[in-house]
Amino acid sequence: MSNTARNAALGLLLGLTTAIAAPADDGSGLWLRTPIPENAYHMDTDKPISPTMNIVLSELSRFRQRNWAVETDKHRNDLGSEGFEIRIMNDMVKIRAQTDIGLLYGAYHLLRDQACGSQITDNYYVKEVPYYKYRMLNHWDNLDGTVERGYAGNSIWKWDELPGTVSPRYAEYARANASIGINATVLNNVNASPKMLLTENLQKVKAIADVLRPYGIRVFLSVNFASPMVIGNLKDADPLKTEVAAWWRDKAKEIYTLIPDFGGFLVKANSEGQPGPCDYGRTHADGANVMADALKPYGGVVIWRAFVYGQKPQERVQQALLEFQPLEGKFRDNVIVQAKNGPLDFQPCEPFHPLFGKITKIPLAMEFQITQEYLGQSNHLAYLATLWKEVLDSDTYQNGPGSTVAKKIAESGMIAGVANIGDDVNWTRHPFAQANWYAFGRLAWNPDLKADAIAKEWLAQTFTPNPAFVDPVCDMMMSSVPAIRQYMMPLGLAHIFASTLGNHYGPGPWLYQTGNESFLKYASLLSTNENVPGRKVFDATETELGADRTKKGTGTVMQYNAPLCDQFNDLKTCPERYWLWFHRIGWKQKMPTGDTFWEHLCGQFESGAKTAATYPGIWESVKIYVDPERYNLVLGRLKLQAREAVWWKDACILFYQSVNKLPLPKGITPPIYDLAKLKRISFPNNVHFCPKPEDVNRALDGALKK
Ligand code: GCV
Repeated sequence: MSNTARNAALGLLLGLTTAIAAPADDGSGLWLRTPIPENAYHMDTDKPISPTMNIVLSELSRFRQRNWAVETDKHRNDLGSEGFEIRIMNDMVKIRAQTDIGLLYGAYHLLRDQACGSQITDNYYVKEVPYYKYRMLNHWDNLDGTVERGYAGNSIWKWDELPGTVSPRYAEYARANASIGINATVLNNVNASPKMLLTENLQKVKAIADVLRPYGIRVFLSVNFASPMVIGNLKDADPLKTEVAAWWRDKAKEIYTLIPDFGGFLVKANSEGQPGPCDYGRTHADGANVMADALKPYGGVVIWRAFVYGQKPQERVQQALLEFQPLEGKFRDNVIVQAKNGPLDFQPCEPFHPLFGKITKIPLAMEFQITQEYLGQSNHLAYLATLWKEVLDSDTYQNGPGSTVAKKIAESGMIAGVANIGDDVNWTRHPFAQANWYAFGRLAWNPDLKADAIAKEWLAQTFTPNPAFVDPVCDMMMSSVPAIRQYMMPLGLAHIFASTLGNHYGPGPWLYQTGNESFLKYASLLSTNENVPGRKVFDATETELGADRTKKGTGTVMQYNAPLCDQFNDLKTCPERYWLWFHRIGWKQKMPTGDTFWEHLCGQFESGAKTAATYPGIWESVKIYVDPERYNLVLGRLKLQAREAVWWKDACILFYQSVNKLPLPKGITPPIYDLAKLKRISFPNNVHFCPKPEDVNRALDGALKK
């Protein structure tokens, strides 16, 4: 019997056993799958222990492979305040760290190895220190309980009940985060209500912070720049006015009295209608500094977002660099500027943000989006670790070859992810969206980890370590983002969704055409200002498609260091995934691949849809390893994903064909939908809405050709 056949046979055997034993699982236990063990340890002494140590000991009661012991060693500077070492001594697993939090991370490491099926043998040795100092979730949760771009129910923070009632979910949340190394959280939306800073709300924040603290998690808040005016009754919020500075100082004092380890403020200013310093003719540095000064005495930081556009008549993707480069050296040392991974807006495929290669003095944080605003929300399986790795491993060439984005953000030590968590029982609605929360934490701890290794860890803990399950499902996860890029927005196409500031669900390439200026402006694509060179070049026309961001077009390529600038500028050397991001390409143009651009583009849609079509079958083939509840939830969504892939493919091909009048290339499956009917599909257009699978299915039934 070949090895593969033997493994398959063994897998089948193990699988049958699992099938009999697979207990019902509602997904609420995430990758931990056991409730928080309470005081399961036995103490030999009456010596009081810290709340964190209490958790360490309770968690380790789940470790069954060998005897264990934990020890703090103040002299182990090499481990820092969060690192740990695990070794076997006298037949005992010994975890050492400088702090109790370090021990907690060590405990979770050991338990992860156990859950993944590793045998803790005599030569087992691990030493780990986290790569980034701040490993942070950004919640876009509102005080009214909604979650902007949240697709898993309402907010987990129950503001109405707090501080009197403290939901047990807060501790479960803290535990899940600590188990993957996340140590910071911004509780509320960057589109922040000024009311967040009212004393009554700060009391509620304190109650949450008290639960998260023993798990090593510090709380931050998003703040509204106009707070001194709206809740402080000042005439304005001009950052250079002494009374405004005094208001921020008093507020900081009040916060730190309640929450001594409060992390700081996250600010979205002068962006998408939010107030900011530019309202008073001041700069982003002026705005950030007034808050930084207020937080400084307590060790707090200001995280100032670089997501600004629309203020000036410039191409949207260039604006952050144009705005922030002149401010180099002008920010206080406790300000960090946070940039999204790409310069547009969390699209399925963007080149890395030019700030990471061009800014030299301002510490930059990374903002990833864990919630799948633009990648199928909670209906599609999109394993985002591959996308994040692509960004982290990108070379900016700032200090010569090897200047990766991962290293660049180490200067600030901050990496953030917009959370995909809600109050649904399983936290993320799509069971596989849990993998993105997990992978974000693991990469924030160690950006060198491989995406497939993380997927395997997650699968083993969340379902079963049986390779007959883990291997094919891991392959499916690894193929998911590449497939989504192909069936939604191949070759660097971006933002052709059926809405702009609304639900961002489903295809709408017909909307981003001249005559529909508000869509064009939002999506970017190019400015609607007549004076911006190349402003008209986004439209699909009879002859071509794409955005000319070359040196001859809008010049965006020049925001990248050599040799990237020239590489991106020339279609022959530009990576295929960015062709349409940087270039305007004729439909009949011969591509380096030998086919015409139109053939190549259609081939991409086809290939993405074909990959998605395999997903339900892959999942069916591992049915015996999964409890029925999660099995059915996933299967329904994978079937929908396969169907939506055809929706995207047909909508885009039919629309572009209506413009270029070219025949369907050979080998492309003829569209099953009617373009006019597809254009009529619409769902409630708000920022916290993901349509239910049955509603999408019904809409698509109605759009079939016959
Ligand atoms: C929080 C995109 C989203 C908005 C979000 C914004 C941001 O535009 O669609 O919902 O607002 O990004 O990151 O500030």
